[in-house]
Amino acid sequence: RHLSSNAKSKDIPHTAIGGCHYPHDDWTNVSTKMLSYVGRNIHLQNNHPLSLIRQRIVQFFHKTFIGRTGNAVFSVYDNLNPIVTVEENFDSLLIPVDHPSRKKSDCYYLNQNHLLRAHTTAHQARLMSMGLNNFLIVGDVYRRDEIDSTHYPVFHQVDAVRLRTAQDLFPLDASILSVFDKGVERTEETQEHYNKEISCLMINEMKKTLEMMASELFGKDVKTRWVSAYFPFTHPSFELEILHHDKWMEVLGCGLIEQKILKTAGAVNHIGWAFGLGLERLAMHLYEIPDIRLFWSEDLGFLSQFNVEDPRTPIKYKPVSIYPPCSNDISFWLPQDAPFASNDFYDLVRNIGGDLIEQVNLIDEFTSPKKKMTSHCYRIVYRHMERTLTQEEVNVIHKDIEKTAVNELKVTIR
Ligand code: FA5
Ligand code: MG
Repeated sequence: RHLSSNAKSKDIPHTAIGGCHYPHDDWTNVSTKMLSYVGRNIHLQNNHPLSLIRQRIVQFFHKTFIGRTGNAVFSVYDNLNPIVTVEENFDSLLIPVDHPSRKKSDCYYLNQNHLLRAHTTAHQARLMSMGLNNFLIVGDVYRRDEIDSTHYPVFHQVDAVRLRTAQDLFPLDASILSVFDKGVERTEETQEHYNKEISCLMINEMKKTLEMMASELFGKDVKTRWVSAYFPFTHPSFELEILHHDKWMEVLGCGLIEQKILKTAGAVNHIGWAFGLGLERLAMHLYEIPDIRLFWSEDLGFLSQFNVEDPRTPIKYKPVSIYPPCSNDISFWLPQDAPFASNDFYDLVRNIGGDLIEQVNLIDEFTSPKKKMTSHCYRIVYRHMERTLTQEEVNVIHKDIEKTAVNELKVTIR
């Protein structure tokens, strides 16, 4: 990691990024490789597929929600720092202290107080407390996960928030209805305290908006369905799915924002909805991009296919070429007196093999009753996007992975 040479912090291990110093502690698990994605901002890169979809979503919101003077109502934040506090990513969203999404094995922590945001929702509370009522957040998010053609440790999300008061809803006579209704209890359909009709109105506006967005992106014939969901920060909550190659694919989560979050942010008279969607999934569907790693390609064979004036131009991705994969297995005994997490191994593989790693799968696991030891066998599939890999090349990387796993994860190769 980056060790600065200035006297004060000379001997304290820390990460220096964006002019800030993050001292390391027990929680630090972010690698130099992951930090190298910070600031790439491919969602803002000219003619990048993620940028084309970002523009289409922003344009859709700008034309759908227009103010009294013809102005766009939604403001857009697409370059907020992805390093956030634990309070922003979790606490401000009422995510319980023991929630699995906070685990070290699921997030990239700089230290106990800071992490690479796991969702763009991390900025929601602060923007609301600045007085904003209608906004979009676009950015890179980071999650530790398995490795395959649809999972990458960095992907991109768009979040939106829309807050309303009785005055906004009934400008002629706000006293007709209050957004609140003291007698109401929490049910599957509503939060306590909110007026039922107004809740319905908001949920309908949210669902209509998101369905319209789906047909704007995928055309009138797109098949969508609503599934009920759970998020600690919204209630009721839903997921929107679209039919993709005869399978239902989740594209976004949404719901009515928990009133406690609004109250804490100072939006005391408001009711509001929010959603968060994944840009890669939409782009893979829309352009038929087969592998999520392609979004990081700097190859002109890839990028030039998205070089269009109008972001609404239909594009169908054509693979530049297809090279054969090469797969090698690795088997080891887990350490007996230290914890082992598969995600640590996935990170290690990715750090060493970079984008040559197409997949890593746990293919066998067994515990020897005699030795009281557990063994894992992983299959690592190597593939170069631009040429054929030789077995010799792969062997060198594979050996390095074995050696590093022994040194860093304390495993014993079988
Ligand atoms: C969230 O991240 C919530 N913050 C969304 C939200 C915002 C709900 C505001 C309510 C209100 P989730 O983890 O399901 O939820 O991710 C949201 C979307 O991001 C998913 O629907 C999917 O489109 C995308 N996504 C999630 N994980 C991945 C992944 N590993 N790879 C690609 N896209 C992903
Ligand atoms: Mg989800």
